[in-house]
Amino acid sequence: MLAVLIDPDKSDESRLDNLVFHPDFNQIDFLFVGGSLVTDGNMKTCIAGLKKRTDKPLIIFPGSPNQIDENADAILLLSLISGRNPDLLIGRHVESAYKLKRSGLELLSTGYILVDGGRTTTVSYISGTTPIPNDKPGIAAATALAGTQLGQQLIYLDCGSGASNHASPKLIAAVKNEIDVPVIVGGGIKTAKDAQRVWDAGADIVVVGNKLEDDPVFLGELVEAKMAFVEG
Ligand code: 1GP
Repeated sequence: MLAVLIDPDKSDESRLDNLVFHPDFNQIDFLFVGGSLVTDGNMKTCIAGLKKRTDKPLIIFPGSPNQIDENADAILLLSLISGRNPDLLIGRHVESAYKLKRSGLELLSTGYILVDGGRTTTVSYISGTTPIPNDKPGIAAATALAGTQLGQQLIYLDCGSGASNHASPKLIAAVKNEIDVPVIVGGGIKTAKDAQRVWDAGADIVVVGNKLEDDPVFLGELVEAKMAFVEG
């Protein structure tokens, strides 16, 4: 499946129109909204703008509790299990627990694993955590396994937005081999070939953000790659 990550700080009305009226928009399975650092207020405006335009599942990918918005459909309840920052393992969850309960959002408990994508990304800087080296599939697999043993329903392997490289096929395959829950892979996917490689390695959902912001033609190429994968 294919998810598009929308950065609320870069999503004015015309950008949302361009996405939703794109001829291949219907082939997107999920819309993720959020980011490590989002200006207050933009999240609400972006979710309202999307809800006005589409019924596609709208899932919050939160960088902080102020990104919780009951108008979305669900939220990736992320626990940053590759890091050792207690705030992102349980602290923010405690702060948000009542708000989440009242929101009525579907909660998708997600083990979030940061993988080194070749450069310091906003998420590694803001979270103050060290990513797992891309050439250490064993560490990633053990981390993912521990996450599922703790009851996490999804595993997200992320190199962070704008990473130079995506998670390696070896690392994705090693994770996939250990667990039975769906694996989401994002960060640094910049070509249809990258996406193809990531699906081939076993990713259930490929997430693309950055590249689509500057190159709307890319969506057509991605959809073509997705179709080829599904059919082949
Ligand atoms: C980042 O996985 C997402 O958290 C998407 O990354 O913006 O690099 O596509 P990109």
